[in-house]
Amino acid sequence: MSKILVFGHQNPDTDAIGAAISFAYLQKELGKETEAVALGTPSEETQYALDYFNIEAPRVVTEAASETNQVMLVDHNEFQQSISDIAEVNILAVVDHHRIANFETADPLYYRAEPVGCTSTIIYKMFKENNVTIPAQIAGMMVSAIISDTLLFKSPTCTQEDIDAAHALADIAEINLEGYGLDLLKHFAEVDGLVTDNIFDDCGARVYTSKQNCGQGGSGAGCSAIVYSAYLHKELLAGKLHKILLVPTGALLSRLSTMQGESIPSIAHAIDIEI
Ligand SMILES: [Mn+2]
Repeated sequence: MSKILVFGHQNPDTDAIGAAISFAYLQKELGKETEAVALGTPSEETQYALDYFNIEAPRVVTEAASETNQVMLVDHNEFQQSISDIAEVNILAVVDHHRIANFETADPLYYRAEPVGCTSTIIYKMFKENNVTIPAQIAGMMVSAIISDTLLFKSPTCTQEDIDAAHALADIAEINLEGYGLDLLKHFAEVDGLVTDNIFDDCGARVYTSKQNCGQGGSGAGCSAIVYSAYLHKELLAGKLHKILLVPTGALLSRLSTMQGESIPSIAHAIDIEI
């Protein structure tokens, strides 16, 4: 029997790659011969996570049928997001948190879809259900995927299950969730060379240290206002800064801030300030 290729969607994000790595590992522990592969090279953010947890990037493939007739999909199901010859191979399993569309198989399969914020949250539950221990490196990739998909729990798709899984995985990976999460998301901003490290900063990271349990992602209520009023404004007046783009996010100073426990989706206004 040929080996089973496990992969996420094209233009892979951290969940597509992290979920492929963790699901391939879980299946191997359950006796299947699997290999995690990817349908593209890792983004800056994913590479940061791979380097941090000392995991090699999965081999990039563009077709499957030439080497196997068995695949497992994670973090996607739609054929147009999948490998080019997906219609020619047997799909043994799908683990996903997206809508189901443009998907059909000739044979029965294992299909697991849950409306949570990240595929790696579902895979975390599967490790537990199967009583398989999660190695620290794998846990590191899984928590990175949850941080990335939920933008450190701020996305409207984030659920309590994602938050609980992330905390448990952070403990296994021995990382500080808030501190590592902010570092990872800085690399998220590097997608397409949009922002480089030394010109982007998070106001919450200026107010809190990574060791404080501040109960929020970092750009929580008031951080942008505090950092602008107490620091950035003075730097501008002193001529140390000439041009900034302030993008207040999260709950800001809304009265709803005290009720923050759910994500508060909103439009973030970018304010261009030049002196
Ligand atoms: Mn995902």
